[in-house]
Amino acid sequence: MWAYILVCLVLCTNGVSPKLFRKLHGLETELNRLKCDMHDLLNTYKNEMGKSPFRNRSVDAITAAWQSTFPDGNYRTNTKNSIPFRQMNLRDPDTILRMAEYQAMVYCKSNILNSPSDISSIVKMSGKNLRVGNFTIAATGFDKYNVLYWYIAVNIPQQSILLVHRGTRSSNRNDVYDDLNRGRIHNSHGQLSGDFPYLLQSKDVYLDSGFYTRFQHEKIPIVTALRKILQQYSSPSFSFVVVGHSLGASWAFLNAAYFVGLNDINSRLSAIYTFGQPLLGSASFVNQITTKFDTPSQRYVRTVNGNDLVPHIGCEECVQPQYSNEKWVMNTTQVIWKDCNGGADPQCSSGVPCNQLSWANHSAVGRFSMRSEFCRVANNMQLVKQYERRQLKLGKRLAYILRYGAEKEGLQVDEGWISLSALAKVPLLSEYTENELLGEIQTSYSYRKTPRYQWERRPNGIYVRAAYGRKFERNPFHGQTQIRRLLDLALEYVCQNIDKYDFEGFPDEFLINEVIHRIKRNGKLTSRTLQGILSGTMEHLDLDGIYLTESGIRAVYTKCPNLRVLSLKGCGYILNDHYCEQLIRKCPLIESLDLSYCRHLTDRTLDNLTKYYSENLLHLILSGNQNYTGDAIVRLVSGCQHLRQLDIWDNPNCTNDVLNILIALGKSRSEDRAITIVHKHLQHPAVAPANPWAVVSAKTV
Ligand SMILES: *[C@@H]1O[C@H](CO)[C@@H](O)[C@H](O)[C@H]1NC(C)=O
Ligand SMILES: *[C@@H]1O[C@H](CO)[C@@H](O)[C@H](O)[C@H]1NC(C)=O
Ligand SMILES: *[C@@H]1O[C@H](CO)[C@@H](O)[C@H](O)[C@H]1NC(C)=O
Ligand SMILES: *[C@@H]1O[C@H](CO)[C@@H](O)[C@H](O)[C@H]1NC(C)=O
Ligand SMILES: *[C@@H]1O[C@H](CO)[C@@H](O)[C@H](O)[C@H]1NC(C)=O
Ligand SMILES: *[C@@H]1O[C@H](CO)[C@@H](O)[C@H](O)[C@H]1NC(C)=O
Ligand SMILES: CC(=O)N[C@H]1CO[C@H](CO)[C@@H](O)[C@@H]1O
Repeated sequence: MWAYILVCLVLCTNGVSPKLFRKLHGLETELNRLKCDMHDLLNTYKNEMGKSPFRNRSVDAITAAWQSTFPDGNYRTNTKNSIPFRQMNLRDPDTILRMAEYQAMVYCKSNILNSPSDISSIVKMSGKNLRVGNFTIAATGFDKYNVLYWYIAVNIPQQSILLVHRGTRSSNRNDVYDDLNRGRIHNSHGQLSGDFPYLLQSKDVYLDSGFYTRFQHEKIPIVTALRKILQQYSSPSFSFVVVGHSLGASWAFLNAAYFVGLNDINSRLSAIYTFGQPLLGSASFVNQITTKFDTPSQRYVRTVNGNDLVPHIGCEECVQPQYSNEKWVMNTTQVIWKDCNGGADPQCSSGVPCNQLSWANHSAVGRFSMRSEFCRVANNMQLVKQYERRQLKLGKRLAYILRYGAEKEGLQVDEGWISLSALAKVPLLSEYTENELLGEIQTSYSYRKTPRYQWERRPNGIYVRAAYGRKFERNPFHGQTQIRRLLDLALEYVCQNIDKYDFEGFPDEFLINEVIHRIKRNGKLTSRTLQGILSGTMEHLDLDGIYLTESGIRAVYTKCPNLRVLSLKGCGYILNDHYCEQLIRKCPLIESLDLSYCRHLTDRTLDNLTKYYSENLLHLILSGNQNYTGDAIVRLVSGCQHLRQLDIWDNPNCTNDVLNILIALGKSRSEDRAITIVHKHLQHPAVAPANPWAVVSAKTV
């Protein structure tokens, strides 16, 4: 991870921000303390880049190096994959290498694919002859660049559940900032004892704030997902293992430290494996936690590569755990495993002088690199790529059919549900098997960590549907024939001659919305057309994704004063507070309003909603806008007493304080006025019962 700082320093010296620079300065101070010369290290790093056996190896060379890392050299035979984790020796090199494999998979993403959020390459790995064998991905977490940074894998044959944390990614500057955040969090703030209640209140308890921030950020989604999975695999023969490398190792340590304070999870936690873990906190902090890990039996295995620099840096006075843990030192030239007495054992990496430390093999476990080259081991790149492209195409086609195209493709649709066997017969999906379709349906998650699809078993087979966002275009043909439906012909004619029609009083709102979207798809929707279509009787209007001009917006509020359900999702930048106020005042009956991705609205709009809609507003979606403050959201929730669903998923200004106020407001409501609040950091039995795994159901129409 630190390597990347240097890469950046070398490659983008001109682009280093003052913030990063200050942090680098902190690092330099520290390297001085270790008697390492920053500039020497830079040069060393540059040289090592060229020399490292982990760069530019051929697939054959990687495979050979990797195979020779295993003492018995038989990783392809798959013989050990189904040994239950509990029957393996925690500190056996083979067991450690299995964990390294799980760890390596988190890096495979994004290095191979253009679509890093897609976890299919990891899923694909489960089909390969890896030590870890056959597993499924049960939950995933993505960073804000949509790149995988943690996942939970379930390995049924091996009877284990694994939580894996990614380390720094070269292209993610945020990771580097986190790593470099050299502030300390001290227990006197009470913050630490909240998360790690078993820590004694000693004044020496503190940790590096960068790692703590990372831990805090994902704590709730991880625990939520984990509890669900532990419940699903409740048999005590299933073990639960936490794994992490580099930044991910610190994060794994903190997560595990959090878990040991939670009885239900602690009783299931079998082991913690870290690789190349940087210094994390004070002796008092890391030693108390390690003691807890290793009670009643040893569970913590810290793997350190002999010459790796990273385990030597962290906040000032931060140390490696000293007691009860055991460390393996690896020599990457000739693989040697060694037991050590805690992090300060001078016979181990602590005894290596700074000028012999390097970053080049920070990712090494023996001759095996946990970075992206591992993905190539799993076979030839081309195959993986072909597979990825195929999966990507499958994802897009499934989304299209299950959300929009099913009826048009001639499928029977009942509240979105479609028979899987019928789905597999659609020509667009003909190259995929039913199992592949179901696999994609079961493992596809939106960026909100919600499942994209649902499936259920019925007496006559499996049925699937899109969990949200369904807007079917009607089948233009009769059944399986090529005879077009009258309605379709009529709509086409109407759309082509839209100027000749007057919709005033026309009763079928579904058709009106259909006409609007058809004309939009044809690229012919102007404000004037819109004006012609809208009518005073309309109660539902869906303008999702339709770019509105001033006169278009005016048409909505002048022509449709009786609207009850309105979606203005992503309607463009003309929609500002001023126009929104007009709309709010002139359409006084609105109950359900989607303002997501209306990026130019601010608190003024929220205050107008509070003022004019205090009696009628039931559903409100405000995601995709960074401008709303916590205060205005609090005013809205207290003012709109009937609001039942508020979606502020990604509002960055909802701090814990704000969320706590919202929870208090929600709890103070009577049962018939209960409110659900959707925010990515909010999980609460009363106001956010199913978050973040719930289906986002607040949709207009
Ligand atoms: C990788 O190795 C090949 C063959 O050994 C060499 O031609 C090529 O220049 C190397 N590429 C890099 C980026 O070092
Ligand atoms: C993988 O494990 C699942 C669940 O135990 C099992 O149904 C499946 O047959 C296994 N696949 C392989 C290739 O072993
Ligand atoms: C690695 O092992 C070889 C062979 O035992 C030894 O010569 C070398 O010094 C070792 N290197 C380190 C860094 O321990
Ligand atoms: C690991 O670091 C040592 C010391 O800098 C270096 O001699 C060795 O080549 C490195 N090994 C790998 C695999 O990069
Ligand atoms: C309503 O919106 C208008 C236009 O942006 C703004 O001037 C006014 O202050 C808002 N009203 C309230 C109560 O905030
Ligand atoms: C909301 O949060 C963003 C990101 O943290 C920040 O840039 C912005 O200034 C905040 N806006 C307000 C109105 O507080
Ligand atoms: C009116 C206002 O402050 N709009 C800002 C809302 O936030 C976006 C960025 O997310 C800015 O581009 C807008 O200018």
